[in-house]
Amino acid sequence: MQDAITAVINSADVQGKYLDGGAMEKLKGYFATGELRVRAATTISANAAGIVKEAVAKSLLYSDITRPGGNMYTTRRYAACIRDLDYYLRYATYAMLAGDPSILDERVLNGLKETYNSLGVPVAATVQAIQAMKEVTASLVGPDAGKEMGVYFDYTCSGLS
Ligand SMILES: CCC1=C(C)/C(=C/C2=NC(=C\c3[nH]c(/C=C4\NC(=O)[C@H](C)[C@H]4CC)c(C)c3CCC(=O)O)/C(CCC(=O)O)=C2C)NC1=O
Repeated sequence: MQDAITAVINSADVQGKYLDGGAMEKLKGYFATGELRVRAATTISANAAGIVKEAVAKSLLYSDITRPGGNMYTTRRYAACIRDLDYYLRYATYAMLAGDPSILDERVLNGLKETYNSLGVPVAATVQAIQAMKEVTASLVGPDAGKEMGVYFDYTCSGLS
């Protein structure tokens, strides 16, 4: 896993150079938003179950997906879906704190599309639910932190698609 600091340092190191102006600007931007990130992560972790629940209500509930024949039908599959959404929220929060998406590649997206395809889990509906979480989260943490979280929700969606 990488973060905004190691990303900048690693790329300077492969060139055998000190950090240049652009790299310093990236670091400044990251440090300047540190408090925003920590505050957002605190709010999200205190409200995680509510965020998932509201996102499901907005995107999936009472659709064909929750009816017989749908992929969320039966308690077991419904629970698996809720659990997946909680993973996406938690890992997006980690990535937002790190300021880097590599943790999503390594721990969430690696092999996920293949797993979903083999189990018949609908990707489009999953993307819709993640987008709903993005909206619910932004309304909770405010526009600046919401935008930052949005980067990692979107990253997960494009990794799935
Ligand atoms: C931390 C990283 C991580 C991820 C991301 C993860 C995802 C993941 N979701 C799974 C299943 C599943 N995922 C869903 C999800 C959904 N179905 C829908 O219709 C909705 C649109 C959607 C929720 C938004 C469902 C229903 C299953 C069970 C499918 C089945 O067994 O038939 C499975 C198969 C094994 C299992 O059932 O637990 C994995 C590996 N596991 C992990 O360890």
